[in-house]
Amino acid sequence: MIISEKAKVFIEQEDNFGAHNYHPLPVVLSKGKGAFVWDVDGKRYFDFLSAYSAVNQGHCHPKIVKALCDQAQTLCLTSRAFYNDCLGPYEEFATKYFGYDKLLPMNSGAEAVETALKLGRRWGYIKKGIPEDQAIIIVCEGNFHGRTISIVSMSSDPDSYSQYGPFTPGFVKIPYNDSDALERVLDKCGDRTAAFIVEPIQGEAGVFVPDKGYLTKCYNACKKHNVLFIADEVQTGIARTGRLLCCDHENIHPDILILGKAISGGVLPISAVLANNEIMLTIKPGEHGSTFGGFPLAAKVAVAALEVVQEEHLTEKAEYLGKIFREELTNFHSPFIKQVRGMGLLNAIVTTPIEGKEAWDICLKMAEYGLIAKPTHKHIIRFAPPLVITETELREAIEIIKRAFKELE
Ligand code: IF1
Repeated sequence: MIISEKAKVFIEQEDNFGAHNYHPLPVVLSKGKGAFVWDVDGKRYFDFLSAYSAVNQGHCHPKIVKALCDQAQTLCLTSRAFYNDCLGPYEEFATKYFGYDKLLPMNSGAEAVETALKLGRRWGYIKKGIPEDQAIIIVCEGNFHGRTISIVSMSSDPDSYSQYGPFTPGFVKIPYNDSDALERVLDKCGDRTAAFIVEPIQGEAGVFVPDKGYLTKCYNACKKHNVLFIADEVQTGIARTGRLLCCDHENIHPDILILGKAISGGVLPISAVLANNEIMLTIKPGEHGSTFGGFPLAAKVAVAALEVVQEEHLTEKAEYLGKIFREELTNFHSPFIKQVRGMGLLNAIVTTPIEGKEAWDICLKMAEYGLIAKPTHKHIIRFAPPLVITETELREAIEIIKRAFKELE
């Protein structure tokens, strides 16, 4: 893949002055609109990562950007030391939108996950009567919930946790997609277990879709042992998998719901934790918070972003277009393709390296042809376009994917 002189300037600048905590594809983007992004040389790409499913509503959605700009010229930040005229309307809108009593606003997904863990423990001590400092939270191997020290303390991926110890105690790992394993742990220590946290589809693990009914069995096991079911829908939520929430595929209503990424349409870092009063009110004034959590810009942007999901029927689109994506690529035969999997427009192709050519090379070839995506765990390529992509655009993108696979044979 040729890198232009213009692009090289930005790549070298990041290399010289930025931390090396990422290894980006050598594409330097400068514009985004809908399902497309453009690089500094004006080349157009289909965006098939959507900033890891944060840009479900499409890049620079006019309604969301307008909400941001209008509020930015009115009142940006008050802190929670005072009330403002944006947060209450957002909290009422979002709690009714998702069906909960209350919302606790945060900024990054990791902060929302940390908040959910604190809520789970708090509820465990105050409402369930677990002895202080003994609460257990059950997590799944292969999870990705963020990058803070407590969150990587739950991780089973050495890239996420190694040399970041000592780790936060109180987490018990079980295999993903194995409800019997959850039952066994709950039979043994359910009385001291506060919560079970799970991604309805494991995104980072490579769009690992659990067996149908897995979530229901886990939910029922949690109910049987008076344990909270926490769903991390930071990546799978907001219409991405063909339902408003991925849990909706099994009609499960999580006790604690974690949202991030697309709740802002990729315009601001906005996250949220939703729960009913019995859980949410275990945190009293002054016991948790954040400077920017739920600030006026976030409140206005989040309402606009959630309205777009409804107005543009993005959930139904993700369901319909996702079926086309998986059908087309399942029926396409390439020696590199081991499996095509996903739900809605959260999909992945599990590849097999051939003669040293692997997922990274396929991504470079797709970029050459005008589509950007990135491998996860070396051999799995995640495909997650903005949900506003049209069927015509999707079919054009699928042809690019097929061409890249063919070219590398
Ligand atoms: C990176 C991964 C995806 C998430 C789930 C919480 C968070 C994430 C299910 C934390 C964040 C991002 C983080 C970003 C890349 C991306 C990612 F590859 F890291 F794992 F999407 F799969 N729960 N995922 O997916 O949200 O604090 O980032 O706002 O760290 O490289 P955040």
